[in-house]
Amino acid sequence: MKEKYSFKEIETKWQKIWDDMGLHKVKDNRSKPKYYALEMFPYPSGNLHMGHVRNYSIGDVVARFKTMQGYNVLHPMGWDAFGLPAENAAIKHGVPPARWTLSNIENMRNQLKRLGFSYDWEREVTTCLPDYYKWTQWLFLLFYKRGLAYKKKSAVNWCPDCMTVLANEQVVNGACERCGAQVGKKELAQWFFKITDYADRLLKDIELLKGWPDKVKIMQENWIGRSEGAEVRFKVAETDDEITVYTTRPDTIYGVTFMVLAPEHPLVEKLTRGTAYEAAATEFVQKAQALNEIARTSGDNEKEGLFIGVHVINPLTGEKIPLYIANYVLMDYGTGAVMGVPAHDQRDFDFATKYNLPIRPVIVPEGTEPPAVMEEAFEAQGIMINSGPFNGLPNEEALNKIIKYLEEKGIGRGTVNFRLRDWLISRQRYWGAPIPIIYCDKCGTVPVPEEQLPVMLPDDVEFKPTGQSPLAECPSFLNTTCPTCGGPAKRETDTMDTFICSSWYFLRYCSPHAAEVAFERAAVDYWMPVEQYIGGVEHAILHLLYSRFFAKVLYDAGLVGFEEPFTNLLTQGMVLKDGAKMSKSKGNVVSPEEIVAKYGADTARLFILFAAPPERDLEWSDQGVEGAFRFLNRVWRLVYNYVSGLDDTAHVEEMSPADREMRRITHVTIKRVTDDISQRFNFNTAISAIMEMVNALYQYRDKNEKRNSAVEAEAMNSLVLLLAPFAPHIAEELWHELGFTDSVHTQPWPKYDPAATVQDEVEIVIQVNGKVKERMMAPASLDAGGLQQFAMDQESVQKLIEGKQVVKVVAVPKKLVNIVVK
Ligand code: ANZ
Ligand code: ZN
Repeated sequence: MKEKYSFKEIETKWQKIWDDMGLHKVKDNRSKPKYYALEMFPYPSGNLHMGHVRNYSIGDVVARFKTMQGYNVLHPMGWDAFGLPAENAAIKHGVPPARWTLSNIENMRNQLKRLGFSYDWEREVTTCLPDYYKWTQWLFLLFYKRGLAYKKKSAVNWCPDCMTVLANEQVVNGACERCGAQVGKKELAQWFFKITDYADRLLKDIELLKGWPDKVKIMQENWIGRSEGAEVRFKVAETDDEITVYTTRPDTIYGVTFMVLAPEHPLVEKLTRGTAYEAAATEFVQKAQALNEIARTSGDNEKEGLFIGVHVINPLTGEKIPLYIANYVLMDYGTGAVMGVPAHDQRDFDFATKYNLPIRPVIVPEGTEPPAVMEEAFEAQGIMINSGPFNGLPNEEALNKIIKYLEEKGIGRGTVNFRLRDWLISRQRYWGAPIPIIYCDKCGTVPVPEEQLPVMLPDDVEFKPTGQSPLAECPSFLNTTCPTCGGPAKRETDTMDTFICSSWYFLRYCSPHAAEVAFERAAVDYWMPVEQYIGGVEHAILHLLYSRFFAKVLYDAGLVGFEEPFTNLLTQGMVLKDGAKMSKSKGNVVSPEEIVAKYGADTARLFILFAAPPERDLEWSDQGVEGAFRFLNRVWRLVYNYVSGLDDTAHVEEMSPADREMRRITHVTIKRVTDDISQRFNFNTAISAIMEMVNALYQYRDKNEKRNSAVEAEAMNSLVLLLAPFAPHIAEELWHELGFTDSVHTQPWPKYDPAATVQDEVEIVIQVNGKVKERMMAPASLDAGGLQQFAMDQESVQKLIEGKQVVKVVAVPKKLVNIVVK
């Protein structure tokens, strides 16, 4: 064995051997229980960052640990390879997106391999390759046939710089998530997925996600945003028109003093046409549309309204109230019309104050009178007043009674509303999966027949950001023949949101080379659902919600047998440097490549796993990396000294108290590491347990000239086995140095003997007049009296006090005995 730990040599050596022997190839070993360990696949931006290293190191510990525990583990990796950056690179540098993407993948795959992650590379999945996007298109057609994909004209978020449509989720505080430009609105015919059909189930089944972090479940719940309320119809005075409002507070209906429509509400134009209010209304609508949704609804936005010359009639009071339009009412929520109750809604209160509208309280705290002048809206619960037959009731009771009354009179009904919108999947971009639809003048919208899939992306396109998909300017792509009538027809030129590609990749991993199907049913039945999914919390809403949606649609189509794809979810924290997220713009990036070159993959992995529990943010520390490196060197030297027998004196058969204690530490460490990994993913405390064991082993070897050979061998072997999931290369090398010929990674995970973890002897100190004279092992179970007796019975102790008068003895169990003499 070499004296020096040369990580570079070891790591490349074992990576090659593992590769050659197919160590990480998934064996379809059905006799074992299965375990699907999945990490969110990366976008191939070109280089791994520390966030990736963290994500994948965590996943690798789980996969290796479960393998050693006897599971048949699926641990795959792939590439979320469509998307804007490739196209931007094409525009900027003239490199075709495919070439740019595939060479990035090449580079990042090598970086992942250099880190020694246990992926089965034969299962690699790349979403931008035709053998994958063929099936993405096939899934689109499945959704289409099930009535879950439809096209409609809608005002979409439009980034003027990227020249593309953005999903609501890609608009952050009114700005484009990618480039930061102010996002505007634009009317376009767009494809949508009808995720709203699944809103109820997506919400209800959150309760099945027992292994998900609460914060993620809460985010999904809020995103789906279910609320209960009522729709109420108000007649427009002197016309036949009606306006339906959605309210969560029908109990406040007697307090309505105005009504507000969204500027885009279809009635606005009709009611103002040819009136004195027309010009002002038109101008107002244009101004409101220039603002985006977030700006319009945010609390600090000034609520702007405009009276449009019309009144509506409160169906319960018969009272005439003025009709406004206002920027804070959104067309695509509820019905796009709101009944204004200034006494009980702060937003309405502000609006009423600004436009001098009456404020009429209809709920008061029990036993109080309404104030003469209200300072702010009263939004809490209370007792009904000014509300006709409902006076005196608690408002929550009145709410249900009023809904019943509205239903009886045929002027309203109780309803449930969701904040969740349908998923806009169209992108006017080249680098995505083409939507497999053909438009024929005679036959209309025709889905591409399955046998014609994939609709291939053409190579001969121009990348000018014109606002149209480059595909629209590529005649060889655009012009086709109608599959139904054979006449000339045009292809859909929008491509799909890349979130579609990532909503089913975990199914493809189960049978990645299936040529006839997106995924083989038997493979999916065996491997799914994923036991452990690991990724960034930034995907808490979209990716995870879309994947759940896909699973439910496939379940309904009879293609899979589960409804929830991910049983357990771990969201890892960020990697920070100097308290801030590592980012190019902040210039605080530490490159994984550099760290691996300087210290090796095992050190990089060990540091990142040791520096913080997986869910917490992790502060980068150069000293921490040094520390991890020193620790691995210390382990190396320990095993080196042991196998080269340098400092050995005698190996014996009998067990001394020190041997028993070493054995106890070995078994306690196995227990701690096992529990920390399997119960809590507390890799940091698992690693510190291993560190403590290494210290104990050094001491044991230092202090004991005679050591029980079985105890020492068990300690050494266990140490290397426990280290294997964290630092796989050094563990493999040391395992072989310890004399084994099989891979450490195929060994069974060490088991602890509960009886051995009990501390039966402890080291105690013997003092005479407060001075330490001797250390000895004593039974751990002794109380103070028993320990005093035990100490005084020892020959060596008797020698210490020979010829002296014992004044007093103080014994502290498990610690010390102090003998006071004269
Ligand atoms: C009258 C009322 C009185 C309301 C009151 C609230 C308090 P959630 O809970 O989020 O579903 N609203 C309805 N449609 C709207 C739209 N398109 N744009 C903006 N606001 C809208 O919110 C439902 C409440 O938000 C509804 O209940 C309505 O105001 C408003 F004391 O109706 B409420
Ligand atoms: Zn046709």
